[in-house]
Amino acid sequence: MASDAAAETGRGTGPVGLEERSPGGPALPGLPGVSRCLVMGVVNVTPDSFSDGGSWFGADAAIARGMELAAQGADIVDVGGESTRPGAQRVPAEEELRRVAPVISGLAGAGVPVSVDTMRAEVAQAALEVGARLVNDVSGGLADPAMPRLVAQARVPYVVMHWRGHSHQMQDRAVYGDVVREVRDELHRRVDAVVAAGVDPALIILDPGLGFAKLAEHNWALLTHLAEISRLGGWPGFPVIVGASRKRFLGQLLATPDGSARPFPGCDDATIAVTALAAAAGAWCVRVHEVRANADAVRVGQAWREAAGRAAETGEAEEAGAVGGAEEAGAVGEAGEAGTPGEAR
Ligand code: PMM
Repeated sequence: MASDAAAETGRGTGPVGLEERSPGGPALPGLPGVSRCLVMGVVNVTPDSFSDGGSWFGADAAIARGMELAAQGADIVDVGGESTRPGAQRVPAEEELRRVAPVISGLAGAGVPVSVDTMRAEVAQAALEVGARLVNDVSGGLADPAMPRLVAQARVPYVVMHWRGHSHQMQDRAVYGDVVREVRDELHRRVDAVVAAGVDPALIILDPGLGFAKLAEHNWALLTHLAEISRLGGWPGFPVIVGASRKRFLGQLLATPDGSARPFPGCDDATIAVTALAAAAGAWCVRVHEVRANADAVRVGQAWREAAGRAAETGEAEEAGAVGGAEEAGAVGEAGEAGTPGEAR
């Protein structure tokens, strides 16, 4: 299992140590290495994505938006050409590629670290050829069986997200007894499968898939158990990426008294709050549509995390930790049993 990437990152082999866990661990190849949660800015080159569909539907507008996000502090810019909003229909691969390739090429050419948000191996391959450095596969290799092999050969970081089916059917599958345990078990099976296909475990990033076959209660349970998501039995702690930005469960939280969910533009402040909490819990990265304030929030989360760590070292954990105890809140990458679980995204 030893590999160049494992040697480079220090993860994926050997005993688990705190230094192996993100943030603060060695950088993944091709990506910025900073000792805090990274910020991934989203550019959806689609006419129909949930919150920004149509806004950047054109290469020039999308490149300009990606450059703007990078200038605002995005560590990575995630470019996608297919909407995954609940109920969305798939677009043909040629159309997806037509949308993303010039944008990735333009951003990568300007030195911006770019990820490609795609479930298709052929799109991922073309994206890597024009400069993408990470493959963000919301299906975790389930939608296209060729994807894990492609990623294995390309030797790039790979986001394996929890997924139970395409957009038109996924919300029917938001049925769980213990969401944290089931998501964790299903991610475990995906990790085993993609590693069997040749993917280096040192390059895997896990994602609980907020809003994908999840109701609001599922999303909150997963957010408060990121540590369990990060640690799959038999593997060192994986980095975890969190994609809560503007999702429907935040609008539902902020609903009016008559129960109407708040529209997504009014959910950016709630996104920022989740970002700070996720960063404090040790998330590797947050995927967000508005970067500037989230870039501040990850720094707040990091300062919080470091102060809590110092306090723990000096035996003051209870005072510095979260109300109810830092251990209960958990930290991504720290050992812990799968916790108990607490509508459309
Ligand atoms: N969510 C969306 C799209 N891509 N990728 C990852 N890794 N995690 C996510 O939660 C995620 C994703 C859907 O959100 P959008 O269409 O509003 O950008």
